Amino acid sequence: MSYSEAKEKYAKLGIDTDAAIAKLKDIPVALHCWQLDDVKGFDQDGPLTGGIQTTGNYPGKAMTPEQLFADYEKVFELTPGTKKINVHASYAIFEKGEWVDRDALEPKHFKKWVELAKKHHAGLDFNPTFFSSPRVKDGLTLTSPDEETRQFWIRHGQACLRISEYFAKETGIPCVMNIWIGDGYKDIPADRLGPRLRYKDSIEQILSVPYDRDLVKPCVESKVFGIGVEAYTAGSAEFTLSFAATHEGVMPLMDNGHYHPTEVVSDKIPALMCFYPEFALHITRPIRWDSDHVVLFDDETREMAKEIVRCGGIGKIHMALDYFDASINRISALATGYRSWQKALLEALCMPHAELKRLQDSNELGRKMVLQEAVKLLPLGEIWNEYLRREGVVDDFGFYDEIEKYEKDVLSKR
Ligand code: RNT
Ligand code: ZN
Repeated sequence: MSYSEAKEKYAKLGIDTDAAIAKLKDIPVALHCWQLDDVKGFDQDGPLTGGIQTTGNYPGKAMTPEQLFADYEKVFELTPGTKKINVHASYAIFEKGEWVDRDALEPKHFKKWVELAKKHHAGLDFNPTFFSSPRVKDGLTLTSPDEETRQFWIRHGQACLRISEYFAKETGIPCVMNIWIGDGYKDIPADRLGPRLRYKDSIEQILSVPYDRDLVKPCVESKVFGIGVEAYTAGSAEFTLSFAATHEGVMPLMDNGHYHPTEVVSDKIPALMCFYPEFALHITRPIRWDSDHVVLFDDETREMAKEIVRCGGIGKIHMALDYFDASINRISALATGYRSWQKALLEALCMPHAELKRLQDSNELGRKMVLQEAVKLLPLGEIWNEYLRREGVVDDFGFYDEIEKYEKDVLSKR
C-alpha cells in the first residue's frame, strides 16, 4: 500500500494524516543521556545508588564525554522529530585535573552540553543528582536528619536551578528541572512524617533562590518504592502531587514505572489535567517492578499517548523518556524507545477522537467499542514510513543495520 492509499483510508474517517505528521514533527520529547552509560555520569566512580539499578553488560558503553556525545549524535541521526536533551548533574564535564562536589557545580561545567544542544537546535532539561555520591548519608539526602547532609543537598538543588536557567537562556527554550530523590527505608519506619516534613522544607529552600519562572520549570517526581527502600519512600505520589498543588510554579512528574503494577498512568493523565495547567511525564516500561525496560509500542504506551492527545495535553505535558537497559546496544535502546513513543503519538494523532467521544456521550458503547477496534487495523505503518521519509530517517527494517555498522566502526574499538 502506498502512502496516498493509506491517507485515503484515514481521510474517510475525517483524519488528516499530513496534518498529523506535521504536528508530530514539532512535539518535543526529551532523550535521556543516562541510557547511554548505565546512569554512571562523569563526576564519580562509585556504584549506582538511590534504589535504581541497571542490569546487563553489553559491550561498548560510553565512558567519556566524547564517546557519549558521539553516541548521542548517532541517536539523533536515527530518530525523527523534535528532541530535548535530558542531562543529569552527574554528567558535569570538568577541565583536566578539575573536580568540584555537587553543591559547587556551575554552568561552566555544562558548557559542552549547551554546545551539543545548539548544534541540534534542541532544548535542554536538567536533573539534580541526589544519588551515587558519598554525600548520601544512610541512604538519605533532602530528608536527612543530619542537617549538614541535608544542607549540602539543598545547595546542590540550588546550583542546579542556576544551571537550568543557564540552559534555558542559552538555548532559548525553557528547561524542565526534575527533582527526584530515592530517600526511604528498607523496613517499617518509626517516623514517616519527619522525613516528609524535611523533604518539603528542603524543596522550599531549593526553590527560594531567585530564578526566572518563565525559563525554569521545576517538577517533583514521585515513587512508590526502590530497591533497598521497599517499605517507605518519602517522595510518594500523594506527597509530590500535594507539594505541586500548593506551590505555584511547581509541576508534578509521573513516571509510569513508579506505581503499583495494576495502576496505569494513562488514567492519571486526565485526572491531573483537571487541576494542573502543566505537568511532566517520565515514559518507561516497567516489567513486574520499576525495571526501566526500553519503551515499546505496547498497549499502555499507546494509551498514554492517546490520553495526552485527546485531553489537549500537547504543549502542556512535558514528555521525557526514562529507562536504562545495559543488556543490549545502548544506542539502539535509546533510539528504539524514542521511536516507539513517536509511533504512539502518531497513532494518537490519527484517531477519530471526536467521533469516539460522541459515541460515549450518546451511550452508543457497542458502536464505540467496534470503532475503537476497527481503527487499530488502519495502515499506521504507511503513515509512519512517510513521516520517516519526510524526516530523512531510516525505516524500522533498515534501522538495526545502522546500529550494527556503528557498533563495528566505533563501539568495538572502545
Ligand atoms: C528513578 C527515577 C528517576 C531516575 C533518573 C535517573 O526511579 O525514575 O527519574 O530514573 O533520574
Ligand atoms: Zn523517572
